[in-house]
Amino acid sequence: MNRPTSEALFERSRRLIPGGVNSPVRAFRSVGGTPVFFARAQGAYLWDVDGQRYIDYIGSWGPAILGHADPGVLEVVAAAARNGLSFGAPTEGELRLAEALVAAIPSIETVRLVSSGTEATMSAIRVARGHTGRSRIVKFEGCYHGHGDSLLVKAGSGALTLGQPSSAGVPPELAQHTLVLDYNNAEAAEQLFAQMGDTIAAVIVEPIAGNMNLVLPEPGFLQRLRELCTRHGTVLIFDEVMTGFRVGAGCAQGLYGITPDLTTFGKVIGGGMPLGAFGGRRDVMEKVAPVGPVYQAGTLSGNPVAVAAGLATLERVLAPGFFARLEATTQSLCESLCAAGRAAGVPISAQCVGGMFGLYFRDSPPRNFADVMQSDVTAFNTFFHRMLEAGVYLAPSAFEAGFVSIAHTAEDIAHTAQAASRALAA
Ligand code: HOZ
Repeated sequence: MNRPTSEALFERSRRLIPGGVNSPVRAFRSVGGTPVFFARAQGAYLWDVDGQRYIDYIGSWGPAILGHADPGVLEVVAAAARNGLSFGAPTEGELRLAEALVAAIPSIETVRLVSSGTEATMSAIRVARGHTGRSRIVKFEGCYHGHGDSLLVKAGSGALTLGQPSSAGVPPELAQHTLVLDYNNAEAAEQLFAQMGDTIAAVIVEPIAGNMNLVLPEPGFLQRLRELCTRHGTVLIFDEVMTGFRVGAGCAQGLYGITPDLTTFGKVIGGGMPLGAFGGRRDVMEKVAPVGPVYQAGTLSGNPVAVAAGLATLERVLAPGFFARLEATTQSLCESLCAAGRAAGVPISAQCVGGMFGLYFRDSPPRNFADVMQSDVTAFNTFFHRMLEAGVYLAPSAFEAGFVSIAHTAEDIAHTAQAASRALAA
């Protein structure tokens, strides 16, 4: 399909912005071709600068759980903006958002608002190190926790998509404190803790991995991490930037019945505005300045417009029945995609949790990074472009999860299924 304006804008952007984009995975490097430039969005749809409409399964990488430009959210955002865009001083809205998070998630006793998921994870790691007086942290291969130095080691998301899971510019002296284990391998965690558990400040994990496509935790995996951390005085951090209020009203920790020491949030809690948070056990969070010695600050932290968008979004997401409806839509999408694959004789699989899904070009869902790497990336890339031409916007990478909103209708799913049948049969 000809997208003349996107192509012209990308050409200009490449001269001024590294790779023409402000976040690497947007550049279409792994799928090839020119990224689509968008002009507007409403509900489940995006319109590009050439006027083409797409059913959107990225949802701004997670935040757009109500669909785009939800009228109720826009109204409160406009009202908040009229009262001032930023004060750099406390507001009642921040307190109300903190109250909402504490009320919704039992593990959150106190919480600090920041402006992005990366800030939340970076800060949570610093707090864990400050709390324990230890340097080492443990993460899992293919999990992505934002682009903080300590966390860009064997990372997922854009880093994985571009084949740079460990970034240049991270001093080896720092990276050596980050130990990497296989996702879903509790035995390896057990062995590592037996050797050096008492020197590990934190284990950080995506309780449902969403940055190496979607990988679910196997029964007992998260529980074993909880037990090891408790036994060794290590801070267990659940990175729920992606899963927070996206997989269920109680987040992933509610689904699996695990109480982490700290949790990080982003995406949905900002309702499409830049907002993140980290919170958890009071004694750990009391290490944060100005109460404690761990410094963390931000001019736009708790921004009143972002907080208003987040509160309006959470109110809707936490209403009874929201997730049952959302998951039914996501489930029907996954079933349709698998049926299209079977009919075309193409080995694909799919699964979902809440409003998040994984579509895999392999015959069964992966359980770790090595499985993810066995996907047929070439087949995915062809599928991606055929879907794009049919007006369906999927993540431009075989290694990203997909997102469904409450605004997606049965007709949207049916249209997507037809497009997938044609794309796979071609
Ligand atoms: N890291 C995000 C997906 N897991 C991509 C963010 C973006 O490109 O906007």
